[in-house]
Amino acid sequence: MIKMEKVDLKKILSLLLDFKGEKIKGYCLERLQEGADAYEIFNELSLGLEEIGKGYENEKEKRYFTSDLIVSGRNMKRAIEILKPHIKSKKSVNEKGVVLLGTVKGDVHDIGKMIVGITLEANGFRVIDLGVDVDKERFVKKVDEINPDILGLSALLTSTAPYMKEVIEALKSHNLRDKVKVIVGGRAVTENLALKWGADAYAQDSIDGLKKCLALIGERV
Ligand code: B12
Repeated sequence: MIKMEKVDLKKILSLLLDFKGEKIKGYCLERLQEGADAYEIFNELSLGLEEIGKGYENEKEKRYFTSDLIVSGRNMKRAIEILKPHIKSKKSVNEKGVVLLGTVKGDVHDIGKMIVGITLEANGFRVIDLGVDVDKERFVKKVDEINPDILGLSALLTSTAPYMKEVIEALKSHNLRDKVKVIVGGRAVTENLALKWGADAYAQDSIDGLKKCLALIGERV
């Protein structure tokens, strides 16, 4: 993880909150030129998102509003597009496995899930992303249809994260639970909750997610 004191948080915030979305590209290219890798830059920008989240959450001293969440989310997606080609690909000749990803019902946060997907793809997995606000029926239908090795669920809201348990229960009632490994992530989830809900693994970020997915398919990490 990047150390906070190394990061110019003011600058990061101004890029993320730039309504026109022009500054973020320059920053990403500048950091790449300085030798930073894509994940370092994702982490730096995530510190800014964390700060915006805190300023939004604090009812007494509300510094940021929903419009700031929207603008910063849009700029983060721009950064992902710029940085995606710079993620080192370790694609092996043989596909490692298929991962089906989705953000659960009621939740539209997808930035973290996108980073997880890109990381898995760069390391030999085939990723099928169902998008956001995905209900259990759709997850079940897709698991049945494409028979993925791993199902990855994402949730950022404390109100939507428990839906992961419902997805896992739905897999059980359709006799699919034994056919797919389930990994969960997103800031509203913890390892304890993941295990309580019946998932096979929890990951705190994309690199951890890659390690856990490799372990789930029996690859040595
Ligand atoms: C940007 C943002 C938005 C954008 C999202 C844009 C988008 N396309 O994703 C928009 C504007 C849509 C939004 C909306 C809302 N948001 Co919002 N949002 C954020 C913000 C600032 C950043 C999220 C983000 O992208 N983080 C960066 C990524 C890289 O991190 P990440 O998602 O955690 O992902 C990493 C790991 O968690 C993990 N991971 C994630 N998913 C998965 C999945 C798997 C399988 C694995 C292995 C790993 C994994 O790996 C990722 C990469 O390292 C956060 C604050 C924060 N710091 O998270 C609030 C935050 C999540 N939002 C919040 C809220 C309240 C809302 C709204 C309810 C606001 C409102 N009143 O409308 C709505 C809800 C909309 C909905 N129904 O989903 C709260 C949630 C609080 C809570 N306890 O539930 C937060 C925490 C802000 C806060 N502190 O109050 N938001």
